[in-house]
Amino acid sequence: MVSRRDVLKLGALGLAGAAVPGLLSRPALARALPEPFSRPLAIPPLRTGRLQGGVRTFDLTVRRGRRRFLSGVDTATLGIDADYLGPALRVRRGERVRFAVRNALSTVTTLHWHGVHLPARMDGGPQQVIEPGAVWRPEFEIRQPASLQWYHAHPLHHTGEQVYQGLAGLFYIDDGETPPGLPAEYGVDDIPLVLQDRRFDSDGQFLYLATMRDRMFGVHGDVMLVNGVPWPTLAVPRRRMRLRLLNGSNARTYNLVFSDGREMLQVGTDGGLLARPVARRSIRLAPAERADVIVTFEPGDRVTLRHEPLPRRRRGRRGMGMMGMMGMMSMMQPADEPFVIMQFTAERPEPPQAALPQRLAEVPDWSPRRAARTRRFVLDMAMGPRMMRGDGFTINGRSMDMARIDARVPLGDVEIWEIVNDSPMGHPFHIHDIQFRILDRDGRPPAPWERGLKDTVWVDAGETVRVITRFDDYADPDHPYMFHCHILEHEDGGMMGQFVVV
Ligand SMILES: [Cu+2]
Repeated sequence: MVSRRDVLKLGALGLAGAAVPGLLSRPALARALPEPFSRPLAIPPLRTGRLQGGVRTFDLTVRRGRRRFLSGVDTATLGIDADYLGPALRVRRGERVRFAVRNALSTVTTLHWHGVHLPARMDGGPQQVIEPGAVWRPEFEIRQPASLQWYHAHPLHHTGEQVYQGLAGLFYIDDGETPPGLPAEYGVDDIPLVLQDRRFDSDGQFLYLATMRDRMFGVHGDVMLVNGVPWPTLAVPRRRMRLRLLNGSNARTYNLVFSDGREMLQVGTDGGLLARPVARRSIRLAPAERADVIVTFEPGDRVTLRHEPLPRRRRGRRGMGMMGMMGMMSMMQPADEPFVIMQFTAERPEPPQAALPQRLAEVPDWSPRRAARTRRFVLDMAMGPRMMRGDGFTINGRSMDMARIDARVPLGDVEIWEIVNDSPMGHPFHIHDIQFRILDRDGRPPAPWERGLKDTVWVDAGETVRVITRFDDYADPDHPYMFHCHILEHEDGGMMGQFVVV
């Protein structure tokens, strides 16, 4: 069992020794925090929209809200048809979907369909601004395998702030090809888990971007929310449970383990099912990454899902100057300590009806020999005045500029994108529109669990990762897609670029 004191160790996370103005004081926070595992996990409401002339249609309103995360105090939030987060939208491969997204905020927003293959002007990036009071009506066809995608706000320089307050939701794609034996009953044995760390000020309000350290490393919180509930508990009804993990945090990478070290069978990645299941004891999940896992529970089980610290890589950019910077960064970097996330209990779970499949799916692949070209993207961060000004994060030496197109990709070409991390910390690199395969990490082939379709890839400090994909279906010279770091404070700080498919 985990005591309340253990849970509160999380309070030290990323905050030890750091003066954060306005932060809820530890004793006050301790009083306001809910008892760990005292609240049930919330399951986001599932929406299948309505069929209108053969098109699946959803109406969504982005609005303000209030949510009682802490005892005795409401926190001001943002949500989509909800106070915090949004509904899980469910669509099928091959069908056309249409949305009416109404912005009921007093500021501009956008809604981006993360991981979804679609025309650029439907993408919901910073180019598709929804003015206050306006309605945005994107429409596209679902042309990709069953997978868990998600949607979130993506306005220029304000993505971090809006997602932090709650503008994100789940986007399930079905294709009717789920192998028998894989749990697929939403909210029963197929459970989405949106992991988010949050931080509160002395008034119980979200405390976003308070220090220079927040700008450099991204905003790290000391309260764990799963589907918007602090440290929840879930009573599982079946022995074989499918957990669809989404790291919806702004900046924190999790290394997920069960308290008793039990195995997780990973069956899917960002873009869908793996070719075959991969047994794992720990799963590293960077911001925006998804992992689809099967966990087996026995009667009487009571276990927690935890974060265990990762070994920190000390490999950086060439040269001695970097060593000094690395040392400084290590000192400033938030402490990585273990903490609990949520609890699972099983009383008398039902046994599974069918055996787990050993073959899951055909995963698309592209041969490097068919690549038309390799593009290189060097990630870096500037120190000093540029960092203070808020545009210290760069790709190929430049920070994001809406007036600049960084790459023009001919329609139908297979390309290798080589992502070089020249900075002293890791970055999750995300590409809009497509799903890719990882070719290699520093020349070495990817681990078995990284051999599925991905749209976000962790690139460690000093590491070079090559990915390969084909840019199909949608050419549009006037509307760009984005590529960027998914640490949202880095994205907002300039580590983002634009490409068009022509
Ligand atoms: Cu980054």
